[in-house]
Amino acid sequence: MQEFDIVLRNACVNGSHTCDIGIKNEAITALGLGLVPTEDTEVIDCEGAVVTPGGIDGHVHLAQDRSPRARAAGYVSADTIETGTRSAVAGGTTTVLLFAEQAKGQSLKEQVANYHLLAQEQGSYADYGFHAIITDPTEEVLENELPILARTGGIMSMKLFLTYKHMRISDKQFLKALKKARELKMVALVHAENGDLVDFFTEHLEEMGLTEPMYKAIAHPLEAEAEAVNRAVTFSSIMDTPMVIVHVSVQEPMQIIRKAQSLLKPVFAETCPQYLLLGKQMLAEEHFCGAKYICSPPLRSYPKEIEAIWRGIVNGTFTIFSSDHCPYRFNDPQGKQLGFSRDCNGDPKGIFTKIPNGLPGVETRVPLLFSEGVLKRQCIDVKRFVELTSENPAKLYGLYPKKGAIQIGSDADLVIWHQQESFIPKRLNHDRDLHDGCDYSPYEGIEFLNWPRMTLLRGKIVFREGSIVGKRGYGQFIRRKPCSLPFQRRMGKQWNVLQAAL
Ligand code: DUC
Ligand code: ZN
Ligand code: ZN
Repeated sequence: MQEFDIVLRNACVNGSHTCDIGIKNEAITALGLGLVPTEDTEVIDCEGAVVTPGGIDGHVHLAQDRSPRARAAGYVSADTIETGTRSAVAGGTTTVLLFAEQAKGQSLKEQVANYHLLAQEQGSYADYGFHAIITDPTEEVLENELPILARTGGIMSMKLFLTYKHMRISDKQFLKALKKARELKMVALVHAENGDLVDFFTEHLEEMGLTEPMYKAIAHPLEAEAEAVNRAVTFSSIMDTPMVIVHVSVQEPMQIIRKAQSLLKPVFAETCPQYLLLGKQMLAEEHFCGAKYICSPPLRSYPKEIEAIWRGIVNGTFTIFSSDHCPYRFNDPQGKQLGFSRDCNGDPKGIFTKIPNGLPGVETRVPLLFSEGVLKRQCIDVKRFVELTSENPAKLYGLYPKKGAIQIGSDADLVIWHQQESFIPKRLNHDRDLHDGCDYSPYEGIEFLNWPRMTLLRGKIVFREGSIVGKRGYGQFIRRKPCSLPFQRRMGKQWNVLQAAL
């Protein structure tokens, strides 16, 4: 007879069929009706509620304040790896992909080693991996460090920036990095905004004294995003390298991506909760509260652009839905208040270029899409919800089927939702409901029609009925494999410069 540590009874798996889920030694070992528990088995009645695979958030910044640039600017991330992953599991996310950032002049390998140490010191509640942020793609980094990180370190993705003075790479460096990514079977994540275009508008606005948070949206026009996406997609095609355009905020770049996808180019797209729910008018909130919504790309027109992004969620343009959790406290001189100043008359003045960039959202990501997309708009079903929040990130980032699936042999990373009929809708209150280190949520007051009742990570209950019950340090680093999402290689396995040119 099969023995189980846990049996989940009456689980509506991915919203499609009801069965029991048997768990033993961190993995799912049985799916079926009437699984028989032994004396030591914990039986949890899911009451017919939906059960989905643990969320995988492919875009999370924790402790992202260690670079020389961050230290010089004086900002401090609101979340450590401990607090950010605690928050993740409370919102149904069991794996996060964090960023190990190389500053110009630094060794990438050393920075990755530093982030490994940090994760050990701070202790993670969720499983985790790293994307390598490459700002200085020297020969040493590309030829010596990166192959070791990919082949033995299990770091199968790199993030490249086309904007920000301290981070952006030239087009030639971009091509070199993509060529190396292809060789190492890595995925390239790209922050696609045209840096010169953004700098040009920013400088003009500054000259005119237009520096309040709302001018951020003007400094980062959608054309800056569209131009850079077009370039990135073109380069991905020439180099035949799988690429994900992260944090797509607006219709034009989405259409460029969709066209490329229809031609079977290896291009994937990510969007984030803020582009589905928040509009740029929020940047004009009084008392400097607009600073809470400063992120890049910026919030866009509401409802026009929001509706376009929802269409991309429904029609398959977006492969993954990530939080881009990048939290800075609002009432904190090392947080959003860095952009608060006073003019010569002593009147308050916001300076958007000094406001740290980013919003919190790792805990609200999964429940927001479930509540807004599956339950309120009813524009996606649970299957598509699972694709966006778990299955596709697992496939894209080389975690599938260990993660992102409810299958025999997969890690028992699971979210048990509340039975829909008995859930009392709740309006989000940051201080009451969330577990992060930030002091606000951009989704304050939004009504949630469901929320994870329990989260399991590798067979352990880590969040139960509103309380964290997991242990700091239980989360493990996960070595990843190449992307397993389908895409068509333009030139087969033997890509070379000559072939690419022909
Ligand atoms: N890009 C991100 O991906 N996150 C925060 C800020 C940024 O520019
Ligand atoms: Zn970015
Ligand atoms: Zn980000």
